[in-house]
Amino acid sequence: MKQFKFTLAAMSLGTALSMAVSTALAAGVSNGDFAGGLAGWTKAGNVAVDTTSQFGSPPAGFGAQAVLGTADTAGFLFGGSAVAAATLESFVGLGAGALSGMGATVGSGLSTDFTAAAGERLIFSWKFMSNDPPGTPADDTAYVVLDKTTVIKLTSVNSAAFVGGSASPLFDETAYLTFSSAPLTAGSHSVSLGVFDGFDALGASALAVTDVHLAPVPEPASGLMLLLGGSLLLGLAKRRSP
Ligand SMILES: [Ca+2]
Repeated sequence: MKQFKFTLAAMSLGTALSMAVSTALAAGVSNGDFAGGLAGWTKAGNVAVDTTSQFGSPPAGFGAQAVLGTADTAGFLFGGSAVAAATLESFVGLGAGALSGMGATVGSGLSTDFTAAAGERLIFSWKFMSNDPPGTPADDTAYVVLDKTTVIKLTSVNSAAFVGGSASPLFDETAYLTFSSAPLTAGSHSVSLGVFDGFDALGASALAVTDVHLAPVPEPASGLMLLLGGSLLLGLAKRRSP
């Protein structure tokens, strides 16, 4: 009986602590589902919000996706033009050569700033679409850059897991996938998403993105409580055993 009461007390304390933690973390990425168009975001190149599933449906529960394109998407994307790699590098806040060194010729980008609590992760849903055939040097690439530093490759023509068709005007696409960053430090951060033409500016590729948000920190408070409860229970059990 004593054991049961203690467990209950530990659990409710844990719940109360984790609720307090969750409330303190309410902040994050504004308009990460693009329901408000591109409000809160800045763009370079050919970027627009698709609310009519022109590029296939966004994940369940979402009505909009931002779509970024390479040079040859100008005809069927939203009428913008991709920008030169050097322009894209300075838009992202990267040094010269950071993208062109990966083969970028032209591309498009989308950025926003946000505030994170310590340990939160940046999460978003994305898919890559392309007309470029795999196996050529034209390795169009989709990427994400956190805090204007490291370029993290999401995928490229030669490494993408294509599904063998596309609901978009492009030939092929990946499934909608999830990106999750490493835990962030508390304070201000930036994220820049992008897609570029590799090697030449022929053969269209595009990146669709939605559900950009911060994942709550795994709750150390309740974890600690469970651990504490567990070891005390273990202590009780030990004391009982002969
Ligand atoms: Ca291309």
